[in-house]
Amino acid sequence: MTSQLILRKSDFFSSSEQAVNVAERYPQDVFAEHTHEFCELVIVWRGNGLHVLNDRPYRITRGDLFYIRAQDCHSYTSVNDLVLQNVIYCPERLKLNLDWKALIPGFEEGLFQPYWRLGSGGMNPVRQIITQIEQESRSAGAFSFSLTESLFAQLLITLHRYRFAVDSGPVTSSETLLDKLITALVGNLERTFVLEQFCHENQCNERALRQQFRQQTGMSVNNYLRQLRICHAQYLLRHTDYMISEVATRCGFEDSNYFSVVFTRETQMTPSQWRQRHPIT
Ligand code: RM4
Ligand code: NI
Repeated sequence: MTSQLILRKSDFFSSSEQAVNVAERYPQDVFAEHTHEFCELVIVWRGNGLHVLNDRPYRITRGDLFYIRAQDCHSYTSVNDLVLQNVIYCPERLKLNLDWKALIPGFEEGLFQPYWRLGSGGMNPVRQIITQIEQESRSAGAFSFSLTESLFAQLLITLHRYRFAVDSGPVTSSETLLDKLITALVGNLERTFVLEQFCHENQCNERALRQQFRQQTGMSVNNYLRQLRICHAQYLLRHTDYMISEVATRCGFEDSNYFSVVFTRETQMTPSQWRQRHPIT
């Protein structure tokens, strides 16, 4: 899909020397499909929304991390108290002699993983560095741009240290229960998920965890899980030729009829209609 909207460097950076800047979104509103003349890191702190990245839908919430390249096309819809930070940067303006490609997935041509989760341990350090970048990028002092760039490098290294791919699980076991729960939900789409069992295994109070989840993400655990499954179904319908029943199973629905009912209710289209309207790419 081609998008008309291209966000310009001149609107988001203070000068042609500035390599890094922060566009905080408290909250992030709906935002039409666009590409950019710059790249961005997206770190989601709370609330939820639908992030469509290169035609793939992601129901995003706390701890989600995306590496977006300039040419990537994305949009935000159905947002609900969505709080995130965009750290935007122009690769060609970076001056420090660092191995940027080892730190930034997609920095060079080729297949890469744009979507990661940020472990709880990394949240405070990341927040602090972004605050420093915000302050420094507003300052006009000598070496401000260099300082901002070195903070950006720190941010990338910190993200690198604490991030993990959803299918590989956290790097450390110090996840808070809430983040552990979110990761367990995202990583278990093919199976049925029983919260009671999760709470039993982690020896925590189910009611309290549900409450905390709702407070931080703006949705219920069940609703989030349903949205994740539907997003995954949309992805599979579009990018594979699995039969509908196979899609249902891979999205954690034991009963393919029930899957169709839920899918249709959520998207106003049956799975086959969805597939027809969004041909395999
Ligand atoms: C928008 C939206 C976009 C980002 C710009 C800088 O609010 O978050 O993704 O490219 O800001
Ligand atoms: Ni963008």
